[in-house]
Amino acid sequence: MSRSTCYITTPIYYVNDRPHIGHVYTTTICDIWARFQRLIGHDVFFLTGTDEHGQKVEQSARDRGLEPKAWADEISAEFRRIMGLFGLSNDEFIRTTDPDHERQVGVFVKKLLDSGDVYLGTFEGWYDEGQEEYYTETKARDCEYTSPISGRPLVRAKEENYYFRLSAFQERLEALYRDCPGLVRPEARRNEILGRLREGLQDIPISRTNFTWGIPIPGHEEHVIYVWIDALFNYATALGMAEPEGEVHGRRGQYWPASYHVIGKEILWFHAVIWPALLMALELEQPDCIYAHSFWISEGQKMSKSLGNFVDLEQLQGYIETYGRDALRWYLGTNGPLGATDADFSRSHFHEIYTTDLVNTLGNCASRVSAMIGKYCDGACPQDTGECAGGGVEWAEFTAAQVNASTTAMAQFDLAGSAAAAMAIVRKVDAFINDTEPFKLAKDPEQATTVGNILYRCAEAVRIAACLLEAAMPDSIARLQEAWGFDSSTADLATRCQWGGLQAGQSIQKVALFPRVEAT
Ligand code: ME8
Repeated sequence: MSRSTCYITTPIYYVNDRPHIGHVYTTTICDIWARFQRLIGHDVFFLTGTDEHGQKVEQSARDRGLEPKAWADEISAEFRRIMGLFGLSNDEFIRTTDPDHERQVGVFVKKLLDSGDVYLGTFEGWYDEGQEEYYTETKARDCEYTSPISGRPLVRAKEENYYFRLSAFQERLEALYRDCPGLVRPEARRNEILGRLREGLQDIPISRTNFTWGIPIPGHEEHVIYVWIDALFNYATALGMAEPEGEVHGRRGQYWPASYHVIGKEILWFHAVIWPALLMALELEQPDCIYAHSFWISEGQKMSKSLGNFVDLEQLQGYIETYGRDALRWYLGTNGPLGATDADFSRSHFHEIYTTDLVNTLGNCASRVSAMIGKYCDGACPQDTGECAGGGVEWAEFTAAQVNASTTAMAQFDLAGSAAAAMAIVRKVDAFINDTEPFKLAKDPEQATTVGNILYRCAEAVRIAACLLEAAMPDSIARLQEAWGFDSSTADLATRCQWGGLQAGQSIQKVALFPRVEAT
């Protein structure tokens, strides 16, 4: 990622259901990436929001005796509230009911109508009037042209719809996939799309006339734009891409195109085929990467309301109360389903990761180092005289390599890899302490210089690891920064991660970052 502006998006979430771990997960991993890029010094725009139109939302509202907008307002506000709970640093929260979005969608669709990429077509088929549903020819034949639900005969019905000329983009999409092998990741998801492209693309209906909760087709108001088309456009309307070149467009347009559209694997088709084709039709630049992660399952099974194993907002809040917000961010960021396989969210695994990584490794190391500096150096950062202190570690080289590895992994959206490179520094500090045994040397006053050299190197290495971990665990690292007197506001990450940042004499206070929690 060489350019200095970055744009990252989450899916916009449906308001027909309450937020749960899936939504928190995708938004959190985007947040970790966004914060990391900001620390590097990049200018980041991080977008999330809610998807509020369509028949399902209309139905959910009616079921509760509410108007769709009132229902959407309620749930959207809840999604916005979770941003606060989980420390999410999005720059904008878009709603598809925002007038700015609605107006721009109209502009985009008008453009597509003018170019002929959207056209009015007729669909004819076997219709079940009771179910308001079309049957394919095969299905109609199988049920002998009679509704299996009502027993009434199917009727021959005709419907006018607007269509997007997806079939016209077949070759251009194939070329795009050939030329940009990193467009869809991970690889398994890319292969899935290549397979589907080989089956051939057909034009898709993009309007409906059987409900009203949506954005009308310009000039043909009884047609409502299909919710998926409306929703995909959010990535462009949030930056004002359909506004006339001017203030809004100019200010936010610089972030276009997206560095990452992060999504779950179930909505890959829309993002990896329809969205690129829409962008081609609108002559807008393609994203760098569409990253489709896999799913969280829970306690070994697919999450479902009936099984009662859904990790809902209340449960997540429970984890925050017991373990802290950073612990949840750490678990989601390092043990989630980022690749092509699903990941299991279980209470025991969460506890184990918290205890191993945060209590026993990072927390213990930071507290051990500051306790020794307190005891042997009166709480003041010792001086490194540069002499050999044993242990055989070239600290400046070693930390520089880890900083490089952590940054490169993050650019590739390998959050676990980035975190592992930072934690490797902490583990090395622990091994160094065990090898050099400063607590034994400290008994001999003649060894004071060596003890100082060892402890400086430990503290400095932990400081560098902390800089790399700040994006994942902003609250805890802020506490360490305060106790050790280094901060993130002054310089970019590369400068801050250079060896030698801690100054001899500065106060290093004892810090307890992650309290031990009893297993439940
Ligand atoms: O699909 N594990 O919204 P949605 C991990 N509005 N992530 C999960 C998950 C799980 N078990 N369950 C859900 C929509 N997610 C559309 C999107 S975008 C233009 C329109 C996450 O509320 C994951 O990111 O159903 C998934 O893609 C998203 O929630 C679906 O949210």
